[in-house]
Amino acid sequence: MSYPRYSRRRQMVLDGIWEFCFLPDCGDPETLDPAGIETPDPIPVPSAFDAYPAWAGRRGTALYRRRFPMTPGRAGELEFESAGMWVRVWIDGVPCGEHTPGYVPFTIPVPPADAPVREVTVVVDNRQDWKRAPLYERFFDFYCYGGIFRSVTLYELPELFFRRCEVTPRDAAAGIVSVKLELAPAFTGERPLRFAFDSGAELEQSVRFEAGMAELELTVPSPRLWSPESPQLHTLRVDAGTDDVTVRFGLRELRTEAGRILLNGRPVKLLGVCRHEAHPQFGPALPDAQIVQDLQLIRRLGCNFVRGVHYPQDRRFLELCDELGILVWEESLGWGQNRTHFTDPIFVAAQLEQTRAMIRASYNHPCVILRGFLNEGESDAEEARNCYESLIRLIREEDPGRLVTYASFKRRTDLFLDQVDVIGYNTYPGWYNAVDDENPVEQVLPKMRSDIAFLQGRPELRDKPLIFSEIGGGAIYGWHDVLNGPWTEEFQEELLRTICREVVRNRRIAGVALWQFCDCRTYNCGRALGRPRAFNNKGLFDEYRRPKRAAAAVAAVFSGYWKKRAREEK
Ligand code: ADA
Repeated sequence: MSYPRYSRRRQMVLDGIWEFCFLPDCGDPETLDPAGIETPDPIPVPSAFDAYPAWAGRRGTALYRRRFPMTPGRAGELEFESAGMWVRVWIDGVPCGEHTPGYVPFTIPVPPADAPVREVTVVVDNRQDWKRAPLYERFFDFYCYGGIFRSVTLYELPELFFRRCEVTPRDAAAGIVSVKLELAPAFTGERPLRFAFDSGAELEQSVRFEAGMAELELTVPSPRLWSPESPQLHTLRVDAGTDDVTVRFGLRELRTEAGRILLNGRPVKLLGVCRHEAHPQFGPALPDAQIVQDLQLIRRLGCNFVRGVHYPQDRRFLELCDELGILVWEESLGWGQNRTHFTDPIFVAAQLEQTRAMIRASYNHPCVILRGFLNEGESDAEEARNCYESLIRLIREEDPGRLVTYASFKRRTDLFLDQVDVIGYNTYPGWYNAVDDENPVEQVLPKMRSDIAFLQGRPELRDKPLIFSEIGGGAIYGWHDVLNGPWTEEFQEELLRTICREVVRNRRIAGVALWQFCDCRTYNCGRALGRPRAFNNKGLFDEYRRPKRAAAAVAAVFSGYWKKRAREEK
């Protein structure tokens, strides 16, 4: 069941088969008028159109169309959970809105009309274009698909309706929370509201709104803490008479101290993997069955942690992590951006917009403990300062209950690590830049230890928890060789066993996100020459989730760690 939930509004999930056509040579999609263009092909929503054999690898403009019933005279909105890379939406032939950031929800107003059946047309362009969709780049090491790749819902809206309900634990153990509410249209004045936690009794309280916003403090009856061992969830329903909203949240407290991450006051070591929302058949539009399967495999690895790379995560994945007690690092879309980006105000504005939208979308998920951004950006460039500092400020203002981080690969020269709560460091000892004439696996421990010594040796970083936010090496599924060299399953197994043993033994390491959960499709161009099969092959599983030898090795080390901890705690 998905949250937030609205029980008073009329609503309709518009997932299913839509009409479609691909227009490879349509030129600038911003000048396209879809009127009269036929849409003869069926396509499911959600899905990525360029994951289908008919349009695989194609870049250009696509057109989606469907009709939907709506009460005559009522206004409403369409909520797209995500579509990319550049999107414009028409209702009954009239342009009603545009969207670029991708991977985050957006809404399109549906004006009232007399007709009981309405038509939506969506133009989606999947070309990387610096001007049109500034967050996407051709050089990303994962395949960027296009389409309406998450769900679409139609809401008929009452005159006064909820836009937001955010619950922030203030004193988790005592169940004291602050509740931020947004009502639309922006409304100033008193309003009686009814509140109910879980299945408990309703409590009526008059709340003062200023320009649609209100904040108040409430106490959850019989509060239960949320933790990976006991992922207890609460719900809050707020009823304004015209509209209501139910959100699900968790009571937990997060902070850092002396190089450790504390959850509800207890140190927690993060043992996890980086995971792309990716499958060769579905691209980023994973069916429920695949998400559940991924989480089953992740739990069997002994992981308590996932770094969701490199974009805001699917709501269904976060809801399952809430329920299963898996801790999540969520980050906005970014990969290797450089000075050209950081000096472009359009790029910086798009980063901020997407990060804000990500926070709004996943605010109530207790599983999200870390907020990240700009994976491996050029964080040693003075030109990047404004973008990094603005993002850090934005996250601290909008989401004060979470830890701020970013994945850096600038060990010696990074300029902004002193401003985050947790150091995320990406490194590939024993893989990239391994010294030629030595056994690469033997280089792993000295390199990890020197990274730690160096980073924590900086006085301003000494007390910050350090996570290896990426570390690993490649193996081609099923590839074995008498030399057990790079690309064999045996080489990767040895490499990851060595890394994981160090992670669990070394108290100065607060966590790891192994690169990566499963192989994923990447460049389809010359850059793929460093990526056999045009996949990033560093998965513990291949792209169909078949385990490589490394998976069992990681599971053995991680589960050994949990058993040892359980013995020590007895
Ligand atoms: C980087 C990057 C990943 C992936 C990885 C690799 O650290 O953040 O997305 O490209 O390298 O496989 O080299």
